[in-house]
Amino acid sequence: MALKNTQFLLIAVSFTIFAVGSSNKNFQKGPENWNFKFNYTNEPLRHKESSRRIIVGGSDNWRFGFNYTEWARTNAPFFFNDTLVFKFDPPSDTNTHPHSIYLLPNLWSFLRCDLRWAKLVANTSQGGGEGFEFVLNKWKPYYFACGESNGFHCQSGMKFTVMPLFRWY
Ligand SMILES: *[C@@H]1O[C@H](CO)[C@@H](O)[C@H](O)[C@H]1NC(C)=O
Ligand SMILES: *[C@@H]1O[C@H](CO)[C@@H](O)[C@H](O)[C@H]1NC(C)=O
Ligand SMILES: *[C@@H]1O[C@H](CO)[C@@H](O)[C@H](O)[C@H]1NC(C)=O
Ligand SMILES: *[C@@H]1O[C@H](CO)[C@@H](O)[C@H](O)[C@H]1NC(C)=O
Ligand SMILES: [Cu+2]
Repeated sequence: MALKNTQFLLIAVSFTIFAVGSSNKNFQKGPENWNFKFNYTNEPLRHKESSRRIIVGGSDNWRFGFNYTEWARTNAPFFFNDTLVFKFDPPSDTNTHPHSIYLLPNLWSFLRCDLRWAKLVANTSQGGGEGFEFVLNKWKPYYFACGESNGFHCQSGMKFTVMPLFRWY
């Protein structure tokens, strides 16, 4: 009887160790699968006094076939009150696949390009000229995506996430 109890205790203890061990492993594995690591070595950006005006995609603007997750990673960090500028041509005879801007409500819909609860930020004709301006004026993660072709543009790379930081000077 006493032996049985000891055996049970041993099994319970080793199961607990196993459980803790594997959940640690999952925890360590998790962040590597997330593509949202910021590049904190972008030091010079931190020392500018005023809010910045950043063209999304740089000279590529907001276009199909460009990886904006990659762009956001190499251009992070972004700061509170920075202005993101989205430039894309309005629909026309020569531009039959225009773009748009949506905000997705959470990481889950962002990862899956699920546009069901997305909020329209700029329609297909609002990115012309000097571009569409969006100010990062809330302290929250933003999940941007193109809403065209029923999520296909989003899945092809037209999405990125930004968490604005506060400047400490
Ligand atoms: C981070 O930014 C610095 C400075 O702009 C650059 O030299 C470096 O290659 C970047 N690192 C990565 C991993 O993108
Ligand atoms: C952000 O911009 C708003 C409006 O221009 C301003 O009132 C506010 O002080 C700014 N906040 C920071 C932290 O720069
Ligand atoms: C896009 O939005 C602008 C500004 O709200 C509006 O004037 C225009 O009619 C809209 N265009 C389309 C195609 O929905
Ligand atoms: C964009 O780049 C990220 C990381 O660099 C990668 O994980 C992702 O699969 C790329 N997306 C596309 C659609 O190629
Ligand atoms: Cu698009």
